Amino acid sequence: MLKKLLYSAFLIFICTNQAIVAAETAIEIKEPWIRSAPPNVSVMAGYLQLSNHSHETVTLKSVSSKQFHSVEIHQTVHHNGMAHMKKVEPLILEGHQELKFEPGGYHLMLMDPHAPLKKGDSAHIKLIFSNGEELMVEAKVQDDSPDGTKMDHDDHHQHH
Ligand SMILES: [Cu+2]
Repeated sequence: MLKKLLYSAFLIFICTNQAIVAAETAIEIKEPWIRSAPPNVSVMAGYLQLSNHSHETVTLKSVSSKQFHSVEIHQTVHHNGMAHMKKVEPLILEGHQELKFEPGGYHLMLMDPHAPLKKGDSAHIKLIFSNGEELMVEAKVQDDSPDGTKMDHDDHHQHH
């Protein structure tokens, strides 16, 4: 009897706890992934989708991964037929904005992996937002985007 009571108290605790977390999470991150690259590259590109479900403008304060020396947000821009990358700082998400990172556009620039990451490996990436939310995502290394889009292999890392 006591066991049963404790168990249901435990369940209630878990459920209410999750409800609180869900209500407080304004930022949602979907489909994180890292594009596979030859071994011993000094930089890899990562992609994800950011959704701001709140009315407020939220700024990305920091991105980091224990598996990389540093992480930056970049955007590939085309100018006079040439592709350049620029650092996006700060990254701003307007209320209810959705932003898709993808090859040829916004990307995470993952610099100097502490150990080589091959296809099938994954990296944990931590994003901290101005509204206090800290989200940790697990991004898997794969050849192509999770939504199945085949991409032109523009060999991003050659820019560095
Ligand atoms: Cu870049």
